[in-house]
Amino acid sequence: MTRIPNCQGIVLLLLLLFSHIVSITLTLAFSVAVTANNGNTSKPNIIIMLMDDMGWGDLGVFGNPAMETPNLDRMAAEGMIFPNFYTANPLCSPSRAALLTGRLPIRNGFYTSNAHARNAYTPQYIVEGISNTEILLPKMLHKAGYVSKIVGKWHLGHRASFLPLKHGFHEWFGSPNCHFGPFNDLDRPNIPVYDGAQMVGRYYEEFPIDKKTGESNLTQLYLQHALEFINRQAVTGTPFFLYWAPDATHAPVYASRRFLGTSQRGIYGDAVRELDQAVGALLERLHSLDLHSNSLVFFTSDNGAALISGPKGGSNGPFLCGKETTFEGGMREPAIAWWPSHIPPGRVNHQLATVMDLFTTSLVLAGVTPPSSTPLDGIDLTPALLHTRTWDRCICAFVCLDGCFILMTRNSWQEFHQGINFCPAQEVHGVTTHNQTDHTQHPILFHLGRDPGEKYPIR
Ligand SMILES: *[C@@H]1O[C@H](CO)[C@@H](O)[C@H](O)[C@H]1NC(C)=O
Ligand SMILES: *[C@@H]1O[C@H](CO)[C@@H](O)[C@H](O)[C@H]1NC(C)=O
Ligand SMILES: *[C@@H]1O[C@H](CO)[C@@H](O)[C@H](O)[C@H]1NC(C)=O
Ligand SMILES: [Ca+2]
Repeated sequence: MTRIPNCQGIVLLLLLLFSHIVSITLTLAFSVAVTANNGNTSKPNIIIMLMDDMGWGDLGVFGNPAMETPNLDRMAAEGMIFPNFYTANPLCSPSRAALLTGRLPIRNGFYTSNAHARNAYTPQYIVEGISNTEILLPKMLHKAGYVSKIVGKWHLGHRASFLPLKHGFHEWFGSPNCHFGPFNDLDRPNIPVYDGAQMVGRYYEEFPIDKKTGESNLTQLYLQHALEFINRQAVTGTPFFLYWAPDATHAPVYASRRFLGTSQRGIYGDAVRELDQAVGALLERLHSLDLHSNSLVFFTSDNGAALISGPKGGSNGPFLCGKETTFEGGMREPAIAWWPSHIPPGRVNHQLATVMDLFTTSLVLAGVTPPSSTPLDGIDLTPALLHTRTWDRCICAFVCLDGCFILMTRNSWQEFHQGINFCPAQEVHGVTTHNQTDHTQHPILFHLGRDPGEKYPIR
């Protein structure tokens, strides 16, 4: 693990060596000095809405021509968008681990080594999960009296000791894994769904997903559980953390009957429209319970849209490639912050920021001192959120040397050797390679200011 010591003039330097595709990205510097500022806070409720495989280009406010996200667009008009917001890894588990620990994947144990997402992907037959030594956001917020609920996908280990209630969450409705399936054999049962510590059914059984029609009521169910939690917290008056993580835009995408066939963009668009409607319902509920000016809501996605789904998946806007690559399309995420009467409305903030910052920022707002025992990789974004400031920073730089090893393989050995095309219809000669190419000695460098689509390497 090596950190790049000098970021002068370079805001973003993302260096993921030994990954199968390597890019170094570089943008022009923003130069506004910033001093620590904790803002006007009184333990606001914190709601993080984390989408699954939703791309930067899927929202109307981020330029999608279909303009099918009126609620998210309104959320942006009432809040602040961050067009330079990044995940920590272009895959579900490491991204979620980074958000909840405030730490780079290589620190928190969910990371990609020199292969396609080895040891970063946690299907139901993996035996490992989030380490007990990691301190998750709900555990820290509990020190300030917060009650925390996760609704939706966990993906940090499915065995009993790794589940959310063992790692700081008080409540959970959702699943430890993706909704792949159906698996109708004894060796590989369907993915379970939990309510708290109790398993209450399985995907494709008690919680149906019709893969032919794309119909499922799961987004509505995840909405109802979130609303019910907010209602209860409004009564008790205790501050709360809601981690709302629906997965309808992860393949196989789904939507409820009311939304099926309503989008120009096919079932993926139907799923986006339903999630958009649910976001609107959640913000509306905060208003009707008079919690809006005391609730920070942050909307983002865990990784870029999966281009391997082709036209059946999402859009990463102008950016190269998508999920499972470290190009901008895999790493840059849509991001909206909303907190009426605290975050100035209708702003675009070009601050470089990451999911790991949500950890640090939440602790600052809750008045909790970050854990001193472990290094954190996020920073406090309150100067950006509350005072529209921007400042220079390095997002991350790490070098994966001898410490990287393969814990499991996701793909067949044949796929391992042949490679998978994660950039269909977007090949850039010498940049996107189907096989694994080690660029450690000669990293590819892009100037994102001039070339956000990473088409023209400057080295
Ligand atoms: C935040 O600022 C507003 C307006 O200045 C004030 O009314 C409110 O009491 C402040 N809240 C806290 C927690 O400081
Ligand atoms: C969704 O809920 C509706 C109304 O309860 C029901 O008719 C429908 O069968 C459900 N669909 C699925 C796929 O569960
Ligand atoms: C990967 O593909 C490139 C271009 O086709 C080729 O030059 C390189 O040798 C290949 N590397 C491996 C490890 O097969
Ligand atoms: Ca994902």
